[in-house]
Amino acid sequence: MEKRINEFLTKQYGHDLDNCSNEELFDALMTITKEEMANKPDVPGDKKLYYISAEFLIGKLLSNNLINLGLYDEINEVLKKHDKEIADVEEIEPEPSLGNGGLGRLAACFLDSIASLNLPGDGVGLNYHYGLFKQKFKDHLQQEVKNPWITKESWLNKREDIHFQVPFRRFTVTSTLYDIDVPGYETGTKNRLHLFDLDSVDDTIVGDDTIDFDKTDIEKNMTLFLYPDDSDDNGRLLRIYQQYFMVSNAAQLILKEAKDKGYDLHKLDQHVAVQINDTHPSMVIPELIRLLQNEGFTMNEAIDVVTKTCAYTNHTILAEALETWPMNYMEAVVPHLLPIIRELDNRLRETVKDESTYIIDKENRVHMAHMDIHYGHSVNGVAKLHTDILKDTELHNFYELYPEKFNNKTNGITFRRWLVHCNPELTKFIESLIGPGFKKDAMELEKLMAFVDDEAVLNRLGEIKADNKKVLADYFKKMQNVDIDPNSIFDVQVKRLHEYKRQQMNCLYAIHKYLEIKSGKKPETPITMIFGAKAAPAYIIAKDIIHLILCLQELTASDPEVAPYFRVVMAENYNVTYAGKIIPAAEISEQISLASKEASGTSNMKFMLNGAVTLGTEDGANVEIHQLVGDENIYIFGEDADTVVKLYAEAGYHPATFMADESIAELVNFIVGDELMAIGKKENLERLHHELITKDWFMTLLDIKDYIKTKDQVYVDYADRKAWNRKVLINIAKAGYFSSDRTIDQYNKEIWKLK
Ligand code: 26Q
Repeated sequence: MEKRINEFLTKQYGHDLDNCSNEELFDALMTITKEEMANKPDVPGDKKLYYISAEFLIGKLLSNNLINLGLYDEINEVLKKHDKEIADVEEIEPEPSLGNGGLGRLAACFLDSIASLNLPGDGVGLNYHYGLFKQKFKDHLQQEVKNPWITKESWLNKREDIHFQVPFRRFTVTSTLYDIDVPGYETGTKNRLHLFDLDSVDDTIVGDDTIDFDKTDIEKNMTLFLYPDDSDDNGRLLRIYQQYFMVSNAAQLILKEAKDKGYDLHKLDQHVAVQINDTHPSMVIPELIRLLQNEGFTMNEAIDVVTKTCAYTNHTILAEALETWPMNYMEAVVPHLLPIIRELDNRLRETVKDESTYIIDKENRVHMAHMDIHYGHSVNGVAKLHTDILKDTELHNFYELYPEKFNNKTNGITFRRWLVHCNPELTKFIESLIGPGFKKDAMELEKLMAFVDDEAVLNRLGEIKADNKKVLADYFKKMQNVDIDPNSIFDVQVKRLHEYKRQQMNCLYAIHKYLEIKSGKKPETPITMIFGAKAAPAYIIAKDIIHLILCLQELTASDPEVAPYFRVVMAENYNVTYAGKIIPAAEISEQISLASKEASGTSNMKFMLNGAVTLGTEDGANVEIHQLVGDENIYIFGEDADTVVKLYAEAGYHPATFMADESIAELVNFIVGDELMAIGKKENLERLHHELITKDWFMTLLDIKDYIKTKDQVYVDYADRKAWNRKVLINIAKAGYFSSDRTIDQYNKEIWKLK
């Protein structure tokens, strides 16, 4: 390997391993990794999965590809010999942020697990030229700038052999396909991520340091940007263009590959499984039907085989995220799909009485999820509680029609990235205790339970965490010039900013702690509250919450009475790379969504695996974490989902009732008090305050008291280091269930049936 790297460097740059730059070295390692992957055969099999998704939040690939190819240790050794660090080379790699958050990251973990289980399955999506915006902080506010990731040499392989015609109302475009290879973990095989693009897309229509562009010139901007999860109506037409471009290419690729292999398209479901990742790819159903009709299928035949092929995953019950498209929008973009969608709707009207399940509603809007449920064979939620809520309330009418279609697939994460790569010290230690088997069979982590009272093991877990905390503290210093005390408790909430996730409740706790310290009550151990979050650019209140966090950061850092004991800090531009540094250093995992609102959550699993203890509500997969670790090893607070669902149904929650409690009012009113007003902006702080006291749609004040009480207890318990590290060990030992290998095995056995 040393020779090969040197040969590349000398030929390409006239340097060798001793005098090359990290940029040159990255180029060498990426090129060699790509060659290695190109030489691997595809995963074999006569039925293949197509996982269609508008987002694949893959993150940096170099290290994970090397791990899966079994080359990581060898390359690490070579670099060390020449005084180089693979971590420095990683810094050079741009992060492909081709997703907003959980849904996109899940798709990336799934690709890793599908390949690692040696199942034939490719991802299909779009080659966005700019990923999710880069976040910058200025004047305690979020600013968004464009986030390019495609450089001259990249992981993309251009497929010269594959182009499709995609028809729109006003024009037809020709697509270009780029593939990224997805190697399995020590399988010797690979799958692919197919990212479709358009040669006419013009990166130069976006100015420097902005994300604004002309949304009307579709041929120049179709794949220019990943759409931020957004309440903004502006540019919604562009999203239909993107979605249809994605699914028409996907459908054409599926049929081409099936034909190339000589399969009978009438038996498509025996050779192809399509997973529809939320409703963003739902138009693949009418598109496949349209293309099969072009192949001579009758409508009945096409509907039958497409229904048996397609399956739908729901990721949210938030009403605003359930996609409905006005018919006139669709008419303007893809008129040729309308007769098919109307026919699908008409067939229902003949057999199904319940109007609430129709595809086209009275206001002439198309409900994408309804199409998926009627004309797919499987509907799954992403955690037990979430699936139950779908069956009992959100999709209850559909459940009555098709109980057999509903199933649960609790989310998972790939341990190759979220343990082996991001936490090498912990990985090595676990291996020294129970052997390497857990890397392929995550349930083997249970063997750690044998050490639950072994003081040396518990101490060592504490040391590893302390080391990771130092690394993170150095990183904060280097990146943001922010000081954090590595001896303080690291209490972490990192995830997209959304009111239902209740970062604002965590802020109210910060105010509580600040006031307590000001009144003379110092915490036993210093505390650092770490936030990381991007807010959708048009989501005003979310941006106001970021403003509040940044004001609290300044308030706590600049007050000499407080700073030694308590600080709030916020990571700038939280992304997959930053997650890989923060999560191994975290001690408390904040999972505090309003019960019933977080479908699953996946960072909760990453934290658990890396030895953080959860402080959370009975929501999403927290419920399953709770069951696995038991009451002693998790901190649960707040009202449960049943209570919350009832409160919404009865319109029974009023923040004013809670503001009558003086101790709550003191915290909430602090937002517009002198201290923060002196730091922040009146408009933002007042708007947030007003929102909390008049609407508080996600019931922050309902749970605030229990939250404060529980979190105070967490900090007290933390002081007993042995008891704490026992909780840590149990969390790690029970995390095996959340391997995405388990999730994918269930998808395969119950939905895809690939092998
Ligand atoms: C919709 C319409 C217009 C523009 C954007 C969107 C849009 C984009 C992204 C709507 C939703 C998303 C992403 C949703 C998401 O990430 N959901 C999360 O999925 C995770 C994986 O299943 C769960 O763990 C999280 O609980 C869920 O919030």
